[in-house]
Amino acid sequence: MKKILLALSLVLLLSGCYKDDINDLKNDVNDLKNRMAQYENLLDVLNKRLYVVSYETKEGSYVITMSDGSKLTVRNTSSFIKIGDNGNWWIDGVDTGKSAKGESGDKGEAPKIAIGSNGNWFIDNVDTGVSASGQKGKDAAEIISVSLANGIMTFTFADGRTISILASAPEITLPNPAGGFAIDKMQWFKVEPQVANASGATYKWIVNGQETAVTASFFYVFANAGTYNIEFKAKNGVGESSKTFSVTVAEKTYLNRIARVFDFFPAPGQFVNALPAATATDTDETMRVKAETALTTGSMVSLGGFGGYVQFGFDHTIVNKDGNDFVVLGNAFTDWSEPGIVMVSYDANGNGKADDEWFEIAGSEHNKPTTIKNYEITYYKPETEPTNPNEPKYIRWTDNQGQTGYLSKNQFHKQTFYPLWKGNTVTFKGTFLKSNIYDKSGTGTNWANPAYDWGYTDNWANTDVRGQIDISWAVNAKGESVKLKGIDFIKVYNSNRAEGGWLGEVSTEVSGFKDLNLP
Ligand SMILES: [Ca+2]
Ligand SMILES: [Ca+2]
Ligand SMILES: [Ca+2]
Ligand SMILES: [Ca+2]
Repeated sequence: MKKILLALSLVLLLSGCYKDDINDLKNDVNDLKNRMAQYENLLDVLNKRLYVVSYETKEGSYVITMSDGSKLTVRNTSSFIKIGDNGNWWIDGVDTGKSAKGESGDKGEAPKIAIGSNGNWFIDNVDTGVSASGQKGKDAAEIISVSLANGIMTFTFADGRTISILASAPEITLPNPAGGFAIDKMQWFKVEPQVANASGATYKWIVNGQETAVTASFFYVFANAGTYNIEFKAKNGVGESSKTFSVTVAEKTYLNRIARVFDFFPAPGQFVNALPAATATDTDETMRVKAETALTTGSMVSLGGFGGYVQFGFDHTIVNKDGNDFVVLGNAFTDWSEPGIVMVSYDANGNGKADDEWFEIAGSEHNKPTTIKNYEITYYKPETEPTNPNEPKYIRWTDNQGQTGYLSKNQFHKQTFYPLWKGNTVTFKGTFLKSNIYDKSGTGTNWANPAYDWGYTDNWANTDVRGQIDISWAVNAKGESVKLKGIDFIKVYNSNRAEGGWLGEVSTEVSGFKDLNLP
């Protein structure tokens, strides 16, 4: 039994030694593979005409990011050689005291790096006096140094071979109009620089010393006339470049009111077909013109029940300055609010049309639990007009909350409440706000709809500061805050589906607009 145990332990011991050898061999092969892979990766980078956009030291390696986002890892046992801020050659973070500008100045090419016979680093045949002992005697396929100079990263192998890859800061080309840039105030100013070596670059736009954007192109609106100095910086992991230019912004006089109506689409309501007047021969376009005439001459339009809307624009961009920026006028008074939600947009595609992304002004009710986002309601055209002047089951509606109901007829308004120029159904979408409406008298004679705190129109009286809107309250469709520089288009829609007895349905009115930037 003892013999068997002895034999067994010998076998285990032997196999242990054998395992170590195999592991060593495996490590050697892996090491060789890694080095070959490194070499092949570098050749691949050259073949693909990639360039270096950044580098970092990470877990004992240099991690070099290429313009296609791929990463190359060089084991940190190689030395890193670059030109320091003082213009000297630095090796592994130590100043050699040797200027990188040779006698003939900056050569604009990769430096020649070698280990001299005295064991020191030689750069462009100049002895740096720094010992390269750490890199001596390495296998031919090993990288002994990585250098970065003159926009070129060079990998030097122990056998003297080199591979050089472009490693440049982004290069900026800006359009340069004769006499500089000129624009009127409150109009979009756009500059699109060409940037070479742009992969992975970050940008900064600085207007009169103040950072205002981090985008590749510049889309800006100046609130005031004057001369502005603008600096554009583009940066990647190997360097930064910048260009400056000036813009002359001219004074201009604008209309402080609505200049255009793009669309008018009221939901059924007691003022529909009356404010403005409509007949069955009207069309979307004739109604747009009627709404435009009303809103450019100090008259009023009514948006009808929930969802009814109007879209309008101006002869200038409404600038998002500090604090409140504009008021959409209505006819609200104490205890009678008919709050409309304000949507804003800017002419991102520059075609003058309101066909760009819309943002909602998130007012005081936006995040309340009673608020329904993405609410949708469909109204059905009545087959006949009712004989009862106060018919409660007048215009049927259904919504996407599984509810159905009716808009009542109202004896004070004889005309049909369904928009005459529309088809058999009309559908509206938006954010539904729970109405504050209540019967103040308890007998149905005196109804009140108190205002929401802030952020709506036809909510507070036109002169009340609580009716003013700050463009900075805008959110995108995901509910995320967006900081718009200015807006060109506004859409207002009725946010309530509510009725106040003999007063009829709650319907937002729009009667004008004031830009708080203008006198
Ligand atoms: Ca503002
Ligand atoms: Ca009103
Ligand atoms: Ca547009
Ligand atoms: Ca109304």
